[in-house]
Amino acid sequence: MTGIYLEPVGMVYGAIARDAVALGAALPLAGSSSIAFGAVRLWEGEPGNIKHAIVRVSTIQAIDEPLVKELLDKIMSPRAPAAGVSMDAPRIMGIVNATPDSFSNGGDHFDAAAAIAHARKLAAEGADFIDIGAESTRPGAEPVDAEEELRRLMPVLQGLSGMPVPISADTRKPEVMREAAAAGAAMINDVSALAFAPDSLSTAAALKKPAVLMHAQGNPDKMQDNPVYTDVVVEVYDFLENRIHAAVSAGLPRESLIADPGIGFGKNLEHNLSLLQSLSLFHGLGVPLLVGVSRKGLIGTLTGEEEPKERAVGSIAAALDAISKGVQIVRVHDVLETRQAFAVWQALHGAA
Ligand code: HH2
Repeated sequence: MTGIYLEPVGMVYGAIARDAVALGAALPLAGSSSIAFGAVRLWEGEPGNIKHAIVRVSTIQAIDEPLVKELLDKIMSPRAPAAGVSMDAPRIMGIVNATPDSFSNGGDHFDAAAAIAHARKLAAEGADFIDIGAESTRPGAEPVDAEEELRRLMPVLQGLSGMPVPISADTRKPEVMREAAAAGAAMINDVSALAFAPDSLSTAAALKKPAVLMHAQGNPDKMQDNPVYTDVVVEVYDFLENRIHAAVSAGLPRESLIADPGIGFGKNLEHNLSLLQSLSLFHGLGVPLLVGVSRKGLIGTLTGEEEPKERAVGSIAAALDAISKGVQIVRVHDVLETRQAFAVWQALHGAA
């Protein structure tokens, strides 16, 4: 089936964005008063046969085609706050892995007291959300059952109760979502986009919490074996659009959803780079975007740095590129350093 996709390009920021919008030379991105796009890259066709064309915003606005109008509307419309955090400025989600085997800091925060202390540190460093995971999803990771995941996660959540920064539970399992929400988690972050268990969607709908829907090809144990796509960007986009439909049909309000292309989840270097280069296309989904690149293998491949803990600088370069494309939330290990980089970027761009 022929699809149409719009990728906002030619971003302008701050006062220039406001002047360009007033002049009709740019359109606001996701309701922002400090990021606007001056052109659109039109993608048309099906995977394997996509044609691309750069089109002025005035031309795209004049196209009398319902699908184009709907897409443009979704790209421009303001995003609802997530767990009380407004989406009108770049937000940082700090990562806490209460696991023995995470790729980035394997075992450092496995102990509940260490995980709690780390979460408090990230909050003090300026994290807008804290994402706590108790099952590693690194390539090749062995799955853990819900009982073990809860045994790791619950003491951490209990120890953090009352913390002002919203906590998201990084889990694929409905029973873990339920217990985590009861213990105060304000958001669900599911790397299987609520498709891991038959009752994932209904559970998330009943909990009435915002949910991150992430794309992955395959399960963590085998996902990096030989990922294949005809057009990774279009296929990931279509997948996320379908999952948003499924979530809305199951009763999750569209305003409670966040989409994530799932960097490193069943993707090789070329796939990851294509997704990162075209991140702004995903604004057509009409929901806030979250991206996690922090310390991942592609940063190691691009920089030659084999030790994940030494990849902060490369990770921040990717995070800055993501926010310059209007991505609302970046998921990072190095909160202090990312917050510093964002403060400078925001001041230089006159952006919120
Ligand atoms: N990446 C990881 C885990 N959860 N969730 C979202 N939404 N997006 C991501 O990119 C993402 C995620 C993997 O990173 P990490 O948590 O550091 O490692 P591990 O899974 O080994 O614990």
